[in-house]
Amino acid sequence: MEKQLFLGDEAIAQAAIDAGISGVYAYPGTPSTEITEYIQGSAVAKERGIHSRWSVNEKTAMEAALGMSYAGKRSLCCMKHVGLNVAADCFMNAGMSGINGGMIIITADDPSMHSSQNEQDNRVYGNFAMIPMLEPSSQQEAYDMVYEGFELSEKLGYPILMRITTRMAHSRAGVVTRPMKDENPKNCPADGRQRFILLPALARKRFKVLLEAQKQFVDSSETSKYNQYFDGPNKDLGIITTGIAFNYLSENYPDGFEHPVLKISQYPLPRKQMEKLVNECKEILVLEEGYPVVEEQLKGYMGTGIKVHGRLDGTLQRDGELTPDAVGKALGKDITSYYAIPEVVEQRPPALCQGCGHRDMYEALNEVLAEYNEPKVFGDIGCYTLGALPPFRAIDTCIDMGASITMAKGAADAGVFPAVSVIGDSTFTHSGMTGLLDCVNEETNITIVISDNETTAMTGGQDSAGTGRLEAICAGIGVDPAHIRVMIPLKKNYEEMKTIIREEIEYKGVSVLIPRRECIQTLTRKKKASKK
Ligand SMILES: Cc1ncc(C[n+]2csc(CCOP(=O)(O)OP(=O)(O)O)c2C)c(N)n1
Repeated sequence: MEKQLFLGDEAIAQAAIDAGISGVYAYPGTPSTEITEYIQGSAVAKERGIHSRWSVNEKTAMEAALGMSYAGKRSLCCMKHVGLNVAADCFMNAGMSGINGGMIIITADDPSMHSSQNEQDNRVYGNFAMIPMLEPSSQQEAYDMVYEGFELSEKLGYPILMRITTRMAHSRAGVVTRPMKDENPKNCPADGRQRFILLPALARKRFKVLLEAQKQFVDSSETSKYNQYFDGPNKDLGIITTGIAFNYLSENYPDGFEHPVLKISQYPLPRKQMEKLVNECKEILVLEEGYPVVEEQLKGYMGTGIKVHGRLDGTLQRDGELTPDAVGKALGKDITSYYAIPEVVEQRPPALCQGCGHRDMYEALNEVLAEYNEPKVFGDIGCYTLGALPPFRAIDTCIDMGASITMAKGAADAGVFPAVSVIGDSTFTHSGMTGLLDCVNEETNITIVISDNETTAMTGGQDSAGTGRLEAICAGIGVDPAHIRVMIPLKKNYEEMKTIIREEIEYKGVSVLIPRRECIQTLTRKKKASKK
């Protein structure tokens, strides 16, 4: 039993190694990235040959994790919350097939949108797929849940969705680790064809099996050590906490709870414990980070009669992260906030780094587009999204990964000219390639800029799947090689860049421009490392 100081993400990674995983499959995304990076850096994982290379996107990651599970081995699959939208097809259907080797899917949700386009709460997905879910209240619990979760997944026969949020992922606590287990042997399922071929006749049977399994899932929640009932003297109010909210509540009651508390960290909801709380208390306060998932279930569509407070009645703010202060205020405590940012700290808008190639790409692009009446630039997600801000103000949209190419296509179909897409190299291989094929098939009049810094810079510089192969990929998809134009985005090349951009906008068809210069951050890191 060794105690170590771990980020929540690191606790999850170490627990997965200790639980005997044979592979982690993931695409980077804040706040989940450190899980995979930890496994990539682990000497033991290397020695064991645990798979840890980045996947091209979350869907390929989840399918590979399911394939490893099919072969009897334990697999971990990690992503940020919006990644589950990308992987949702596999996710929903893995709930139908079930698993063989234990499989845990980590969704790292980002309430308050520190680095995301939305704050979706992926417990909704867990309910949607009707599979068991875990939501740790501390880093130790995150470790224990993963360490034991593979066994739970194997016992129940289904993948487990584990939801964490930003503060859990990115804050540290002491964690006691446990002995490392052996990996599972390769062992494909004897009944594999009945479970993993989701043809309608078999899928109908599997859905009935999933429906029947719900009772077992609830039983498991009701006996779970992670769901706990704490008695309290004042029964005017009963409190339900989920995940990290238990931590925040505890901070407000260092000497013990005043009211009965039901701590929920395993779903589906533990019905009997919920009933006990509702029967014992006059009113209920629900503390949960994200959507009012439990609050809505407790209320029911028309209300259950008991008064329920939470995010829906304004006791807590409807959006954003939960904080210990917000919890204290909801309980009527006089809170002098010590979490507020002091006035001396000035807000700084984010900006592209000095020396970043995206800057030079935008400057040249802006100058050419100024020659047109109504140009539209469809942006994407990555460092280059900062081109939306001054001084560039260069993009008109940013919706989801890959959407730049397909939105520009739709707009071009609607008559927009020039319709320009700006996408990063990693985002292009994540989900831009398929959209490019749509453009090629329909000979869309579109200009696509793949701004290639040869890394996944936004999330800290992970390998980018298409490095060294972008031209070949585009040509393979069918772009005419004469209209795949590579350039080096530097001030001294502006005139040449502008000429190329102009020519390709005027070309009536699909053109791909690839401004290529290594990310200044990865370059600096490499130079520093070579001096050591
Ligand atoms: C579905 C989804 N997965 C992951 C992320 C996190 N993320 C945002 S941009 C990005 C990739 C950025 O790489 P690239 O396109 O090469 O641009 P760069 O940041 O290097 O300029 C990632 C992984 C996300 N926003 N959405």
